[in-house]
Amino acid sequence: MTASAPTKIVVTGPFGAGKTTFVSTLSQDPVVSTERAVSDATVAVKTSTTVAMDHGGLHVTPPPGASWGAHRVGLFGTPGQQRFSFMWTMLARDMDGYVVLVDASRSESVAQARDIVAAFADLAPYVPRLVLVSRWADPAGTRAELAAALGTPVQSLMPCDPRDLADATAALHVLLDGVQTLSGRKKQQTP
Ligand SMILES: Nc1nc2c(ncn2[C@@H]2O[C@H](COP(=O)(O)OP(=O)(O)OP(=O)(O)O)[C@@H](O)[C@H]2O)c(=O)[nH]1
Ligand SMILES: [Mg+2]
Repeated sequence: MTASAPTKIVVTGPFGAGKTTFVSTLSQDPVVSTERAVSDATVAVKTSTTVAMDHGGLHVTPPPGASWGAHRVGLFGTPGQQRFSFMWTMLARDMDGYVVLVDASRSESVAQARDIVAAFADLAPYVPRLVLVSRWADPAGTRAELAAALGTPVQSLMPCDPRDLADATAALHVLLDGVQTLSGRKKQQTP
């Protein structure tokens, strides 16, 4: 993280998990979105979908005790529908961290999130990741089960209502802690 380059955070996950909502909740800049009406059976879940990206930005101030200072963050939301997945690779380029959003109340969302977790782990194996779970009825009781279903460690799961600024901010702070830890390690390894 440098003063000049904003930290690049990608927001991914399956159709309808709340990616556009998450970007809009956090962004202090006007959000650029690419919503189009859905034309298939997914209209039962919602009527529009992201076809290219969402872009927003904000100035983050660290909570007490954070290892990072105030800086700019750029947010890049991906499409969720598989047919637009060619955008994932483009948006993932040079990202500093990413979140995978999943809707725990829909089994299709969990199954698709598992594939997305695997695809992004392949694309960016060393980039810090957080899995944000919306509509999670029983976080304490189903944590291990959901982690196994998603193919991710339990520690990377965090409940998050993407409509809620406090939830979204808390998640972003945890991810930025991870970004900072990794950048500290890289500096130590540089001769
Ligand atoms: N009740 C409830 N609604 C939620 C929650 N999380 C997201 N939503 C709603 O679910 C919808 C998610 O829509 P989007 O933000 O467009 O989802 P998306 O992931 O960007 O969808 P695509 O771009 O089409 O893949 C919005 O209407 C949110 O308000 C939650 O935790 N509780
Ligand atoms: Mg969207």
